[in-house]
Amino acid sequence: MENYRRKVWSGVLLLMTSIVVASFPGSAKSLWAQTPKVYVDLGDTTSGWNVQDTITVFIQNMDEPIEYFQLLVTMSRPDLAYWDSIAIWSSAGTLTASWSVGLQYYSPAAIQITGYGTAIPAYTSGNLIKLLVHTVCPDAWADTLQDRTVSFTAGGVGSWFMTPTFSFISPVDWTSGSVTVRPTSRGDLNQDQVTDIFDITALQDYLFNNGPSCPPTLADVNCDDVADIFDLIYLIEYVFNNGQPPC
Ligand SMILES: [Ca+2]
Ligand SMILES: [Ca+2]
Repeated sequence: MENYRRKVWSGVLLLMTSIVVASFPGSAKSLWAQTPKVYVDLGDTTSGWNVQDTITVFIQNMDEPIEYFQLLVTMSRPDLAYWDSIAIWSSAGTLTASWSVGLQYYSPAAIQITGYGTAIPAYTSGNLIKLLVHTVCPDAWADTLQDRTVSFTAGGVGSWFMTPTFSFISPVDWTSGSVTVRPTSRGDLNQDQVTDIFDITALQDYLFNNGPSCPPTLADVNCDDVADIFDLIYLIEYVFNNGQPPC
């Protein structure tokens, strides 16, 4: 009987201890707050002028659900590219409509993104942020290839877990990627690395139809320091009549 009472009391004690421990989950979850991993991935690593590139930011969440996050994405060469738009997508590549996203800070060189509304589940590497950027014609188009690289870095601001308590995780790991603006030559106005009838059309648009305002170095195919109708004639001669190549 005495042994039975002891067993009962020790069972009750064990149960109470379990209840107390369960009441303070934080104390039992020392692995909380593992930093979400953030990766920058680029949809296209080469780009011509005015070509859209997708900067994809992956969030790899290693632990508790993230219900709120802020990210900072910086751009090294705002003179070569500009932000276009932003969207949050699921890992399947379809828009996650229940997500909300905001731009808290916006400049030619940096963008701060806030996401909230739906948790990123634990142990997932899905949910993407897609930033669209356009590359632009640099003023000094004769730059070296290395000078035409636009690098992007993502991370840094942090994430919040809101269940069971509000916790701030910082910093998010930084990661980076880059876009290289494709080198080009005079006459190849659309920068597809071929000089053909489409460049003649582009030159016509540039000269007469308020076409894209590319620096005249691409359009000045006869190298007289001005882009005009004589360049159009020169280019037509080159493409169709075995004329001299662009200078
Ligand atoms: Ca071309
Ligand atoms: Ca010219």
